[in-house]
Amino acid sequence: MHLARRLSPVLVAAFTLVAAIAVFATPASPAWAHDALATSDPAADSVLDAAPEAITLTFTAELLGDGGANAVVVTDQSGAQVQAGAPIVDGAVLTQPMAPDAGNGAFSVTWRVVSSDGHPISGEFGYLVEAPVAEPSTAPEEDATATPADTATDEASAAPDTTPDDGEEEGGFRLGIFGILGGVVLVFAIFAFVRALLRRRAQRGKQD
Ligand SMILES: [Cu+2]
Repeated sequence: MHLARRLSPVLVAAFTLVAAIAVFATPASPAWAHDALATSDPAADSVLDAAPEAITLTFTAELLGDGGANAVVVTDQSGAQVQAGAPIVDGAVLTQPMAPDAGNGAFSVTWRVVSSDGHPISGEFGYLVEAPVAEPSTAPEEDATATPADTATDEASAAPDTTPDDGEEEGGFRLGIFGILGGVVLVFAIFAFVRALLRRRAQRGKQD
């Protein structure tokens, strides 16, 4: 009876400690989240100095299906479609070839794919092409610096980190809440554990 009463705070504290550790060990990525677009090339709202040869979309997991299941439509300011042919899917990376003469201006990319859990996901982003226009040779220095960079060759390996990811944001927020809760619980658990130990030692001292 006395032993049980003395032990129970310790047990409660130990259980709370284990629970707190379990909360901390929870993976950051929530299991219920759908796959999402991780990065794109061109990145959303980017300004390019040359028209892209392809649109590359990298998702957080492998895409399902091919052909008609996944679709990308790229339109220019007049609403005309400037993508060329069907997208090519390789694992989590989708590549949409582009018409060669899309020109300058604002472009809109609308995509729809089947994510790894079979759910269709979709999204839209825009980019701007401002390729230098050939002018009469009044300023040769400017022409030299305005040479468009060759950004289209390494699209498959490029990993721009500017695209926001809703899933990651939610995961981070969730981790933050659980981190704070876990921290509070952990502090209480340690406090209860130390107090139980001290009380036990005091009672033992009384018995001696
Ligand atoms: Cu899903």
